[in-house]
Amino acid sequence: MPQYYQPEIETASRDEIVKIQNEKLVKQVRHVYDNVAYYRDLMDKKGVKPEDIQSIDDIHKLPFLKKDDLRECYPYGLLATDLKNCVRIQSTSGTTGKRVVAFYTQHDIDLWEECCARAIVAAGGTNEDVVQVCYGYGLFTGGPGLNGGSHKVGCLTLPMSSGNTERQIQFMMDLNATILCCTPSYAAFIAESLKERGYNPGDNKLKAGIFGAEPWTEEMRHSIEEGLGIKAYDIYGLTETSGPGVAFECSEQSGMHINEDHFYAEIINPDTGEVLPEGEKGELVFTALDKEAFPLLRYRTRDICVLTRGKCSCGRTHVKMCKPMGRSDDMLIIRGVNVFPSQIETVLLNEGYSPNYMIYVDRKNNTDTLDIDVELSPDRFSDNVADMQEMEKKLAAAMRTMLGIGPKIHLVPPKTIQRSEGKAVRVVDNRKLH
Ligand code: DLL
Repeated sequence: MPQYYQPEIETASRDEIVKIQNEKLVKQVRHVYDNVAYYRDLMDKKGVKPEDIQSIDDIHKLPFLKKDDLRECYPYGLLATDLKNCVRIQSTSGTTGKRVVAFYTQHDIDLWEECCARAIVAAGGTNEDVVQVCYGYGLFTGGPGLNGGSHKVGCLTLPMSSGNTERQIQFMMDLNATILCCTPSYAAFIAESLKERGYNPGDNKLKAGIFGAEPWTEEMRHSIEEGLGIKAYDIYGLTETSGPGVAFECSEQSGMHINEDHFYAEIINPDTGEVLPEGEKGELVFTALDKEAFPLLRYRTRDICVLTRGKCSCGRTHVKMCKPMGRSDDMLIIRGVNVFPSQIETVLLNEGYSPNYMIYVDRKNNTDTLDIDVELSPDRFSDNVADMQEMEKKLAAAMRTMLGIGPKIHLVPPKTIQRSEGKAVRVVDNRKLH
């Protein structure tokens, strides 16, 4: 029997969902127009007034917001309520440019945590579960979001934060954790660390993992599921829209249900801004329908994705998004060919290698170069140079078939590639330095 956190909304009919979206959007546009001068100007420039938005079908009339707008408005320019109504901020790691600072009222926190609670229940969570949260706590949304969701479900919550793997394992074993929440790269590291300490997958009490915050492949899912003896569920979100829980996977594990009563999703052509029909691949755009403090309308995520509305065996009716195929700005263009790091991960895992790798792109003599360091597991490592070269050649050929260009593969000894405790950084593009 599937379980839901909020069955009446998670399994609502299409008509009911559209009705909710219509009502919320009309109210939200008025709220933003009245309170956010920056967005009011954008609407005025486009010649759109709040009265022009009568239903969700009118959403295409609204201007987009982009990351650049967020930078320009840093920190308070998109705040839609008095600061005295806000109770929290969260922020991005800020690797590129200025950080995004998102504001929350108590209502915003409640709806965000409810979204995370839906994700936990969809992964089989109940108040009998012990949820180990090893996403980072603090400014990053991962820890606080899943922590709040876990409380709402009534689970015993272990607020571990990321890192200190020895302690993670000790708590996991001693307190019988049943649900693990962290990035997929950290889950893979935990699985590896358990194995090294002589544990078998059946030795832990984990039944499920809720993994997200970075792209991960189906192959990575299988490897984590096997390594930990669990079912691994995907969860998606971004600081700009609240954090994790915008979308989450159910037992079908075939795409993530978007919490459509709070977030309206569109797919657009990233070059023209044209809205694409269901099933087509493009950039994911979100409108926060009922957030109070930081309600972004038509925010361009840069995540490349497909939406589908087929019937789901779990009974949820909300639209599904596929695993994001990487951000449009994660895509590498190497010798004119589009390469996503996720394609490289797929080949590696299919060929039986570990998910520990680094991608280096450079430009030498006006030609792009692609080098991939791939870590060998102890059982595959050998000091026979000819064997190693043969393996490198074979892997390079498999990469060429997938990518359309041939990389140079460097097999490196076990434990030489740094493990990630949060979002993994696997690409170094040195072309930017020249
Ligand atoms: O990563 C929020 C989050 C925390 C999601 C914990 C899931 C779990 P940001 O740091 O703002 O927020 O990064 C958002 O991360 O636009 C995607 O590019 C990427 N991302 C998030 N979840 C997934 C996922 C958090 N499941 C950016 N698969 C997003 C692929 C993901 N990419």
